[in-house]
Amino acid sequence: MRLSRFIPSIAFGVPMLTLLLLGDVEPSHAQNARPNILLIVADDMGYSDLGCFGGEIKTPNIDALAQRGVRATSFYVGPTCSPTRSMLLSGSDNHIAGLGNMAEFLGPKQKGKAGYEGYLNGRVASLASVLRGAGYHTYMAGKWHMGETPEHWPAALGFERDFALLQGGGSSWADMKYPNPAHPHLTFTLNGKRIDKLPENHFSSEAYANFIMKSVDENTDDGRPFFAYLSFQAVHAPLAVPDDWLDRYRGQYDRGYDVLRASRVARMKEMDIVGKDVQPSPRLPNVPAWDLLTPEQRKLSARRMEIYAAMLANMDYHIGRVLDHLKDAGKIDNTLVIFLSDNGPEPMELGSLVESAFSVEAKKWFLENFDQRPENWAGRAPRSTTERLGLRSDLRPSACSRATLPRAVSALRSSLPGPASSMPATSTAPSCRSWTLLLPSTRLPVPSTPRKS
Ligand SMILES: [Ca+2]
Repeated sequence: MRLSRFIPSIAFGVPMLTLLLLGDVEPSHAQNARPNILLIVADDMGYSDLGCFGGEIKTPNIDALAQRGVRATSFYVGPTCSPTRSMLLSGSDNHIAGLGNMAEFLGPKQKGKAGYEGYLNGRVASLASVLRGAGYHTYMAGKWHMGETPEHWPAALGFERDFALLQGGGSSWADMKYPNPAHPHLTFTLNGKRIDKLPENHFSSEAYANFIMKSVDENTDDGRPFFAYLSFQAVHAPLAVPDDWLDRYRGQYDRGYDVLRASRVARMKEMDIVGKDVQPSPRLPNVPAWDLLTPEQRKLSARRMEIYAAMLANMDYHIGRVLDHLKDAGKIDNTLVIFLSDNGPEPMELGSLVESAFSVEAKKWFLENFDQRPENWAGRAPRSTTERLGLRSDLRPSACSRATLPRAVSALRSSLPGPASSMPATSTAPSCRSWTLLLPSTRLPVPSTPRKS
């Protein structure tokens, strides 16, 4: 049974994939060369938005990566933002890492419970800590969303340099506005210190790309590799692009979302992104047919799609700037580039998601076919596509494995107090399931099971 049969029904809740390997992907050489790692995360991007996944939006730089690397069509992420990011940086389940749910959405039965702290809780060493311990330079720019107090900032979790937006979204401009009446201003940090003002010409995608390039430039001569986490605000709401991008998609969506959807599905079939037998799921009950919208509603909806497309194309442009920069610096051939979205497109305007997004059949199939061994994607031949299932937490062990994991583990062992028996002993540890560096003093409590009388 092919996963693609289920894709239309899970497109909102369980997107997105794209895992792209660039440059030297020969594992033996990579281990010797200690590859740089560039992890690029988009925010709230749809499965078929990219050109290399059937989209009409112009994403030539990401598409070029796909041409040279591997597209993962069955790579799963969490349903929302910070849970995915916690898995990405911890290599473990988001409940172990502390993001069982987004801090913003914690329910009464979750608040105060282990695993629902709403920030990276320290039970698991971050990927940045592991790599920094192994001698990597560690940089991050962009959205953090895994803790807003200093002990949870990027600087406290292994990032040597950071330019971070601590919240889950907000303005892309210098005004630092956050659409939350109780918290009207965004919080940024720069290299571990809070900053209260951004440059007047600040635009998020450009600024984050610039910061990564500048960080790389400042450490070009010491021979140490880098891990860079480029975490865009794009294409999360509120949609925003510089003025000269406003009209690049003018008129492209006038025929509406029903036609757009059908054309994307057709292209995905042509590209073998989904099976030829895939049928789009029914339109969500609270989404009216395009033909039933008033002219004003159509105009507004089309304009939103135009700006969304421009914002994604703009992000791709800035990714291209970073890749060109690495190429000019002679680093691109030894850089592992990974691109993914943290979750699927913003669903808020569509109301609640369909409760039955996962059918019993789909869940059973997933469990029976789940296989996240990193060798299923890392080191695969370029220009290929893999339908192997992947999970966001696979990326960390795979990245560590390629970045000389033994050194990282050794460094961590020596830096931590107490017995380190929970640490994986060799680089073979992540060969099957994601591995977890449970810190000795912070093991998860084992819940007691009430006895039946
Ligand atoms: Ca998100």
